[in-house]
Amino acid sequence: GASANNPRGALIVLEGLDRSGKSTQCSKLLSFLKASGHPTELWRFPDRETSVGQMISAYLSNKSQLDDHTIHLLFSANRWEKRSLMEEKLKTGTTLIVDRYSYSGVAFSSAKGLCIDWCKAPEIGLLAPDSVLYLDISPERAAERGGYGDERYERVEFQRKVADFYQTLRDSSWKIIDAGEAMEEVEKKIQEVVLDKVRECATGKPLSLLWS
Ligand code: Z5A
Ligand code: MG
Repeated sequence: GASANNPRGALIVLEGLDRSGKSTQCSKLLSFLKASGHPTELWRFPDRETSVGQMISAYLSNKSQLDDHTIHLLFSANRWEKRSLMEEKLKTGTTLIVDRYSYSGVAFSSAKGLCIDWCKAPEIGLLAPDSVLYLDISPERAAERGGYGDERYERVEFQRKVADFYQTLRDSSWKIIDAGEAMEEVEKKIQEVVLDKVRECATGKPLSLLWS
């Protein structure tokens, strides 16, 4: 039956400043978990494939202009449109690695000057991650990496504000990973944390909701 204690997949979120290495590490983690025999999918937000995602993508590449509140709600809607599928995947035993989630939503919009509580409100009721891994790097180090500066938010001053809001959102359960280390080192640290979580969720840890 559908008891709260059925084995399930884990909801693993990677967060961090632009160019901290999230997407690189997410795909390494996907290969690792699959090779370890855990059914796993890699998701990312924004999910640019949906119709809401296409509006977000146009905004990020400066092809459209939107009011700060409007784009905030679109980012949130983009998570809501995936919520039921997310729950179904987790409950049927698939672990989800998610590249950015509600914390990106709140940190980026708050950094633009929107009220943090207003920013959190539309995220209430989305699934809470079982683990948040924060890839920690200074905005200056991140800016030295490839591909920086192509999109709307990639300026050091702005990234410093984003980092401050991530700090505000962070709680003691977050795993802070030094993202300035070599890729292989970062990869190993992430694997340890995530394997433990995947095993814990397989024993039936119940799902919970944001923000609690
Ligand atoms: N946004 C928002 O405002 N609200 C929301 O709700 C959400 C997002 C969900 C697009 O996101 C924007 O949307 C983003 C936040 C905002 N802001 N901006 N711009 P995105 O996820 O599509 O952004 P992205 O451009 O795909 O990813 P990213 O965050 O900028 O980068 P990353 O994934 O963290 O890094 P990476 O692509 O893995 O690596 C970057 C480079 O560094 C690459 O050349 C790697 O080879 C290199 N790299 C990676 N790791 C290392 C190490 N350890 N050493 C040296 N070099 C490394
Ligand atoms: Mg990325």
